[in-house]
Amino acid sequence: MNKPASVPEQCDAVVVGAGFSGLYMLYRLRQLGLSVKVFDSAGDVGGTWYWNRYPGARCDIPTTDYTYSFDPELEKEWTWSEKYATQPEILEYLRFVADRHGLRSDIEFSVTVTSARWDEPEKRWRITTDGGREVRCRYYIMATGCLSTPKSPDIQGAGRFTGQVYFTSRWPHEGADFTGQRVAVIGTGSSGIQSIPLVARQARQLAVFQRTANFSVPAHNGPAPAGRLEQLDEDRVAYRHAARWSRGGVPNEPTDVLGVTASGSVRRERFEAAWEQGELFGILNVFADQGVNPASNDIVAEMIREKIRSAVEDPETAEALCPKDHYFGTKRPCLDTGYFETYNLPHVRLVDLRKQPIVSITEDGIETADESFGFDAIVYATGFDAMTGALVAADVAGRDGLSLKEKWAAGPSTYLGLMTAGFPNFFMLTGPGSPSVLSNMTVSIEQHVDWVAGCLEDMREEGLETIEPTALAEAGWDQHVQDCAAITLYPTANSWYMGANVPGKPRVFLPYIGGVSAYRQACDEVVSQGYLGFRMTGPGGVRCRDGVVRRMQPDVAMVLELVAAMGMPPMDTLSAADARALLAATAATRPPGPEVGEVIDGVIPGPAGELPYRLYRPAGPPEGPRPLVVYFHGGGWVLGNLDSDDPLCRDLCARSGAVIVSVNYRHAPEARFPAAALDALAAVQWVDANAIELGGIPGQLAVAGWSAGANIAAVACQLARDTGGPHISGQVLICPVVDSDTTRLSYQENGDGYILTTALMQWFWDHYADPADRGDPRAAPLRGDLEGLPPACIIAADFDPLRDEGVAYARALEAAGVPVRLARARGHTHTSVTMVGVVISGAPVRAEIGEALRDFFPSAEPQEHLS
Ligand code: N01
Repeated sequence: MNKPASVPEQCDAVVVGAGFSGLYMLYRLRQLGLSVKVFDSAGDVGGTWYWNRYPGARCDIPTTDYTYSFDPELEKEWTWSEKYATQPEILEYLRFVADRHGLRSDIEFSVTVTSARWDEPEKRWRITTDGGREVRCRYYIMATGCLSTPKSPDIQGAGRFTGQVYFTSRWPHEGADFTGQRVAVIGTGSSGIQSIPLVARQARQLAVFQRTANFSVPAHNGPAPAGRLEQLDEDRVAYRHAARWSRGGVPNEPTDVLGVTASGSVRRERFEAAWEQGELFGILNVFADQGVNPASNDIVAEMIREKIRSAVEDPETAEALCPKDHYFGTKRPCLDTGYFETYNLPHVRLVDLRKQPIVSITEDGIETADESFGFDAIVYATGFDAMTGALVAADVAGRDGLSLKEKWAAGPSTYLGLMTAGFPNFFMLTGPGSPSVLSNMTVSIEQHVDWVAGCLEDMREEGLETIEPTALAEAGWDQHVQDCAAITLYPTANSWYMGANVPGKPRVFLPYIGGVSAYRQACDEVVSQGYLGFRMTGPGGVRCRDGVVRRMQPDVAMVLELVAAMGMPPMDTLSAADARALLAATAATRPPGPEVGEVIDGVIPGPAGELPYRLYRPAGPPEGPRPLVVYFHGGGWVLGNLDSDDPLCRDLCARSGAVIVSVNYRHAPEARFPAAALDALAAVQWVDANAIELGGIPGQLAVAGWSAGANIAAVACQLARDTGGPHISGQVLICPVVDSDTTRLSYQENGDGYILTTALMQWFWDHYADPADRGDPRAAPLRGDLEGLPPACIIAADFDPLRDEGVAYARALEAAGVPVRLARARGHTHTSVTMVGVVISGAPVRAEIGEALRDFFPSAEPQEHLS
């Protein structure tokens, strides 16, 4: 079929790839009555399972789950023979599916798409194949898989070797016989780890060249797990539904056990159960915090290292096989059968490339820094140009001739991992920015195919012909993908998830780590909001509802979900006493915040009696006096105390290198306006006067506060200026209350659903100040005289009703000549930035606060080792 044609062929859709995704895409497009051509450079269906025929190749998701669910009859007709099926069986399955649905008639094998050009006037793609054919189509769909373009061997001398050369990713169909041979395997990722035990069975000598030791867990292969089969038999529909709405695409109850707080016996029990289970999502779910907390991760990692040490007899080899340079899970863990035990065989040797790197491949073997090895065969198990390699391999040019390669020069940019701006009607199945390789691929594939099919159907009904994401929506999604990764340990590893395995490839976290269910929800929301963030055109008109589907930081969203699930009564329906008790109860469950050098409680004289304070002194050098920061807690002038903001004060102390003096002030309704403000001024004056006794540097004094605490900190600056001091070097105002006007846009946008609500703010005001007093600058400092005030750092959070008054204060201070640093807490709420140890994404904002405080006092140095 590879003959050139003078008249371009036409069809509705071209799909590249006839693996799991291409086959199902074809099936769905046919259902829509569209004409489709599927091209695959392979000789048959199967995609990755066509090519990766190396000995030992199996899936690493239980096959009960690594299977199509769209066809209930198919599910009845096919039974997997093992927990993890072999490559031949999976390939047989895909052939069976292709035949069962008569898919082959629309698939052309041994055809490679070499270029694709968007023809704007025609609103069609012009596809060129290696046979010189041109096919024009409305929709161009990449079903090319995430791990399909082998990485070219980046080893000096590759190509010189005159013996047999094999790539796990392109294994010969006739197989390989290593009997009696001296064999080298380079690479210890999943492909290497699966194949090495089987190569060892044949080879006379086997040397494994390992650059990075990898975590691997025994697969315990055998019959499909009884528990899963029972669940499936009981209610297959419910099981598949649970998979679609799970985190990884396999029904799995995520644990809430934290590694850092679990007892030794619980840790051991959970780990051993996961080890016995032999499933990736099990071992990745020993502790809820192992993906984000280094200490928790290390517990699991060390238990795996123990297993490796006990499996491998030679201690030196065992140690070299123990991964120590990356957190567990941040490089794809492997499932193996007898991998580590293989090194106990007398003819198998590990060559640790960290100790003796490869200098060159030679005509007859491999030369390392220390030794020359002779081989009959070399097996490259060196991996793939993952996730983007196949997408940019063909020369794809979108509108204005921009190529995908150029557009993605600094890393891929997509909307939902499905499309990319500038490339109309170009769809990617399981593209970068979707859960893809972090999930059970079959579940993610079905979801993507269904989404694309649904989209094309909706477009047809509306008379629309083209679809493409907007730049805003795409940038928002890219940001969200990176935000999700940033709160985990994953970006710390040199993994193919980061593009780090291919020299010169930009380092960007490629898949979406937020989970299958969160992702599905985002995709569904985009549709239900009229294809939010997409621009669609056609005879039916132009549709574009521009916007960003996920603006909130992922961990902030999780906290909000948790709070909602707790079903607590709204604070503004409680008495002040009950609200205080509720706040104290929730505060007691938080992580404590970082260690600091010293914490001292004391009292200071206030205008109406003593005020308790807590002093935090940073750990470590330099010895001697430090700048002082007087801090006021949040809580709407009604709630809060020294304990409520204790973790935040520790964090500020460690980050700023200053002594923090947190002062409790009189609360409303017992002491109404202006009691809190007057206490704040008195506290600042007293700390200044007692600087030396407090370990401070006289004259180096700043104020800080959060929420209502920021309100009285700002007021204290105005009062100090007007009443003869003291001199204040700077003010840090975190999500401050600076006005009593609730009509600003941020109240309308964020007045409900983000913990600080309009109703709660009203409740605070009602407790604190009479309406007549609320315009007084001592209650609403925005209305005061702002000239001559100390430099300010103001934090304004996106989802805070007070956002716009914080911004207004920054602008007004600037207009009055005050230096201002306005930091936007992107994706945060009024409370989330302060949640030390809970909301990881708040750390960069707090780092900025620490930097601002240090800028007030050039001599300040932060504590070391702060995340
Ligand atoms: O590839 P990899 P893979 N010199 O990139 C080493 C899926 N999969 O084909 O880590 C020396 O993981 C490289 O070393 P380093 C699965 O998602 C699934 O094994 O870069 N060594 C590494 O050890 C998997 O994660 C299954 O330092 C070099 C290895 O080669 C993904 O595919 C089975 C080197 C490559 O490991 C990729 O797995 C197989 C060099 N120049 C694959 N270059 C299932 O079980 C690379 N390496 C379903």
